[in-house]
Amino acid sequence: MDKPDQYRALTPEELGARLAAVPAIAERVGADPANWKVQEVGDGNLNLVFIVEGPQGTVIVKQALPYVRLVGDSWPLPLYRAYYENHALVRQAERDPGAVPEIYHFDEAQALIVMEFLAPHKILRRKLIDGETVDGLGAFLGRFCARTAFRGSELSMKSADKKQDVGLFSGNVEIPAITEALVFTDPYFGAEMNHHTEGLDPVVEQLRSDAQLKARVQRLLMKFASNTETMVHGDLHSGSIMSTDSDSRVIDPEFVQYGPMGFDLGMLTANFLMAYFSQPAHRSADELESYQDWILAVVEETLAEFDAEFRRLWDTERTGMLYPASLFEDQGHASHEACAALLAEIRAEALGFCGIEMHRRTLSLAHNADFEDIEDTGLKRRLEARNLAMGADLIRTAETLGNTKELLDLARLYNAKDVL
Ligand code: SR1
Ligand code: MG
Repeated sequence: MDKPDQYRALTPEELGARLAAVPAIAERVGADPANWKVQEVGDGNLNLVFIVEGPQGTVIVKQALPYVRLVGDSWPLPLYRAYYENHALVRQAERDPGAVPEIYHFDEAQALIVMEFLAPHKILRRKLIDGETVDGLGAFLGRFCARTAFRGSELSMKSADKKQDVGLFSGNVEIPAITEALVFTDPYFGAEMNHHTEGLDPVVEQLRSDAQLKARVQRLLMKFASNTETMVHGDLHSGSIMSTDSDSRVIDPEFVQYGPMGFDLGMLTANFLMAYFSQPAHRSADELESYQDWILAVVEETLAEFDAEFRRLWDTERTGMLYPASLFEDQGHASHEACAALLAEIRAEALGFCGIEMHRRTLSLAHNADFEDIEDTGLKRRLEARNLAMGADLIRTAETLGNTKELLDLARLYNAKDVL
């Protein structure tokens, strides 16, 4: 017989009986599980996600599976990721209040988190495919990345607290290993789980035969794996954001780790660029240009807001051991140049990570719906080729690409180019 708290994956049929005694659910949904409607709606690569609706309200129950859902039980994955996700959500809520769903209950043994049901929010990736706009999206995301980067680092935190946290999250080994393989390594050789669109081979071969490019990617992997600057979300793509037409939240930080400050910003930018390049397959000619312009305006706003918020926190919350006022302001030396230099470094790393994410979503195991939903294979490969070529350009030029305008001009250039 199972021990009472032994892990078992939930099913919609059993959920009511198994979770009826959890006060955090009963208070919000209603006490009698016979009146609960339970639906499993998880469409991600890893977990079970249930919407539990009752006479009083609705909650989300997210439960980790002991294997990769996308692949099956041939790829086991530790349940402990829910523990780290819970810790990440708590920290993100402190560092950027209101940016993530509220947590109501966490059960470590069942690898289960009960959280706020976001409605009428929709996964941002789907909104971008459907051509919907979101007011304030770039400002929200730029602020989120800046606040979590700054407030999770020793620019702000006490060193002892930050180092203790690095220790805590360093137990999350298998999840970063997925990123280390699927994002940074597999796209650049014929790894077993890779797949790509038919006819894309000439572009793929070019990438895989470029040793300098692979070396640049490995250097960024080294930073990702060893640079514990701040607590990163770790998987900040458009499927990890939910939005209405004017409100957004960040979800799903189970890939959390301490890593480089530019990582989340780079992943995010890549996902907007992939949405941008895929648009010719999703929009009619009369709305294509204006919607693509809107996506690039979101990238511009995200990057601008990241810089503005980071500078604001630099001036008002620089309480950690890094760049202390005792070395700068107290000596009559302004620190704004130091901040600008740091931001330039973060930006360059972000653009490198961005290029790599653009590659892996086209070449490695986990692709994205922006391109996967395109039925016309010829069109799909032409758009993916632009995406791959711009990704390579970014990896090569990340340090020298000047400002955001140059980034957006580059996107426009590739969007008009016949790479294949
Ligand atoms: C095997 S997991 C594949 C991908 O899904 C997650 O959302 C991450 O992006 C990961 O790389
Ligand atoms: Mg996820």
